[in-house]
Amino acid sequence: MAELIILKLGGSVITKKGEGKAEVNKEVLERLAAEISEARKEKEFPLMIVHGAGPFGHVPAKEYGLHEGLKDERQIEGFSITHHSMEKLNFLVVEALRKAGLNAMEFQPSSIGILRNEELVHFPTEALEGILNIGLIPVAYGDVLVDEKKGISILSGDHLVPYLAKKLNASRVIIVTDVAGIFDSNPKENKDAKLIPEINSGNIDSLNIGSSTSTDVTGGMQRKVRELMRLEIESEIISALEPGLVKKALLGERNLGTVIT
Ligand code: IP8
Repeated sequence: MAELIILKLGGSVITKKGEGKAEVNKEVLERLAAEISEARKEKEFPLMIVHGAGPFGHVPAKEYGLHEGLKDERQIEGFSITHHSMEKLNFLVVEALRKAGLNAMEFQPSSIGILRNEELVHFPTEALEGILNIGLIPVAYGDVLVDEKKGISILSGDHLVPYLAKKLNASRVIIVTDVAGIFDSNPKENKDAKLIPEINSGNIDSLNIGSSTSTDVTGGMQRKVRELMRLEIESEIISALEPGLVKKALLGERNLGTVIT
């Protein structure tokens, strides 16, 4: 789909992940919604949004061991609780986008997707393409899915984004996080950490890309970068915390964070 941009809003950005609370970060979410809305007023382009889970998904998923596959009856309750919690977050994200004047709509991955050993193997996109073609903004998210081998597994938004980017032939992927891009060491712990402007197959193995150490059940930065790199689509990791960057990126500016080629 020509011109399609897939925008991933990290769980750390839209929720109070740092405080471990299943609450949205209203201030950041509303600003991002306004930036997306301003960009869409200046330029028409098909847009799909995928958001992460933060404590809404990772806390119950961990509590019920959902990433370990289906082992006991109690996990069915965990599936229901985790999915329901993600639905609440998805509703709040769509609500913020709608308040900013965007025709966004909730899009539920677990009702159509199937994993096999944590890999997405089935995700029909005909409806999604129709939704995008008429100008709506579908908003999907990391979710709990049926897994052909493990019974159940977690679908990370970071796995869904490259899958959809490839299948829908997106022109660009923009990943919005709570740091300015990928650094040579953890910028939250080391003030001398240097931003890596570009990651490609030539330098990835020599880089020390940290992985998320918090409650995430879906793997951190390493997996994110490697999956993006396998795509032959330009992608960039940028910060949500610097006002204006998301709007600039949506309007086509490059080199705002770390470009992955
Ligand atoms: O935050 C995880 O999605 P992510 C989804 O995009 C759940 O990795 C349910 C934990």
